[in-house]
Amino acid sequence: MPSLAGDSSRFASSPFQHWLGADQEVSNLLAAEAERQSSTLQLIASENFTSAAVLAATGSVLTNKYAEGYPGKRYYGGNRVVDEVEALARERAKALFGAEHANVQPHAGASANLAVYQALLDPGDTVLAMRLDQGGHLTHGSPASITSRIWRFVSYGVTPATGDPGSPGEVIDFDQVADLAKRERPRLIVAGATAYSRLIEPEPFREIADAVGAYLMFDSAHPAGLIAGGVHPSPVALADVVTFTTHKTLRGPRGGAILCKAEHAKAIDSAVFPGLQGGPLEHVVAAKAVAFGEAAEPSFREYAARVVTNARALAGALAGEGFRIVSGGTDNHLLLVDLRPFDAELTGKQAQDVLDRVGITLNRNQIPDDPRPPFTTSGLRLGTAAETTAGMGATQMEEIARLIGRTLRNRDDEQALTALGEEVAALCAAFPPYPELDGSPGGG
Ligand code: DSN
Repeated sequence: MPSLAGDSSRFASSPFQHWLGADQEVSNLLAAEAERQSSTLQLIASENFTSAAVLAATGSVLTNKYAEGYPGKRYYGGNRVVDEVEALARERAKALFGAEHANVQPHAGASANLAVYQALLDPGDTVLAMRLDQGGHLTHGSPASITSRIWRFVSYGVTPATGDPGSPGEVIDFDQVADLAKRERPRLIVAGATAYSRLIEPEPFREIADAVGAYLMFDSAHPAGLIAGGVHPSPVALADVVTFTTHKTLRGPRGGAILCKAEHAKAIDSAVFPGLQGGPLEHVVAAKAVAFGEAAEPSFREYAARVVTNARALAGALAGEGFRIVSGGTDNHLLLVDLRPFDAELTGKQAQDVLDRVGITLNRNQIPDDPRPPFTTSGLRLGTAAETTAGMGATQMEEIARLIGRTLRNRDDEQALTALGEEVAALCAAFPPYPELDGSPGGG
């Protein structure tokens, strides 16, 4: 079974040593993480493997530059090059998604969402969004998020599970969305989720928003790459504002971005800076530009399609192992697994921990109407974006489902777990995420 730190000796002579110079401790940790990422299965639905070009831009000298403001209107000198970088990122984002305006400065999806609320709402305004335990995000008004202290959130969820494989339920309850909208008169409706495996059509949300005179924000943090790759419908023409992260299916650097109609551009830009953030991370903005360029390539469309095909193969194979797939399947890069039919005693936390031990990395997740709390849960969330980037296909998805089933069935058998860890490592060795950087994963 792989050790926690991994075997970093493979990377002992990597460029990490050169760039980090005397800091052997950090250098070793980076090498250990590179080893962990390449020798274990990365199935966290919000992660991916960026290109070497994205890594290089993220690790560039642009990190040295202060650039508060926007291209052509900065509060510091010396921004001639940075202006070009950020303008390029904005233009590429607009072209990729067909948007009127793009702000590429949000440090994360959460700050992008906060900026939209700040731009469009007054404190105390009502927002209608998906509840966290139904698949929504913390920033969709969770009591644990500052969003719920500033604005008044009302939540919608999914329809109940039916037990009928032909019509499984657990899809967005649009009757509930429409009823709540009529009753609560929200100023903003939020579409989008972080743990929902079905297609989210923007049209019904737009109709409901129009019926009550609300703005519509589409949080595309998860499916942004599927939208860019033409696999999911684009919400850009219908929503007033679209937020997304650049590091999930879009396969760019860790960060956020906002697309909006021209009429909201000034309010959105002011909400990001100076409203919420100071100096933008221009090295990350450069890496976002690289990722937008890569996502415009025809090969990215093929990638996006394979991500979904793989997710469906994984869901089908896991169902064959005795797990229940929430919502009856998947239309995107992720799936939610209900562990209870497989083993009523097994919690999501126990499953996550034992899978981690054999090198299968995923996260526990509440399923709709989960009787267990968020820390233990009855479910797991899995995604295929990263291992699809590494080159895996349907055959490997079936193998992964078998490995998961065997690991959980043998969770108290140390010998079996050791053997399973070796099988996982062998599978990963056949699909290195950075073959072009062999000996220097992470790009140095
Ligand atoms: N934490 C992210 C996810 O894993 O989906 C959302 O912010």
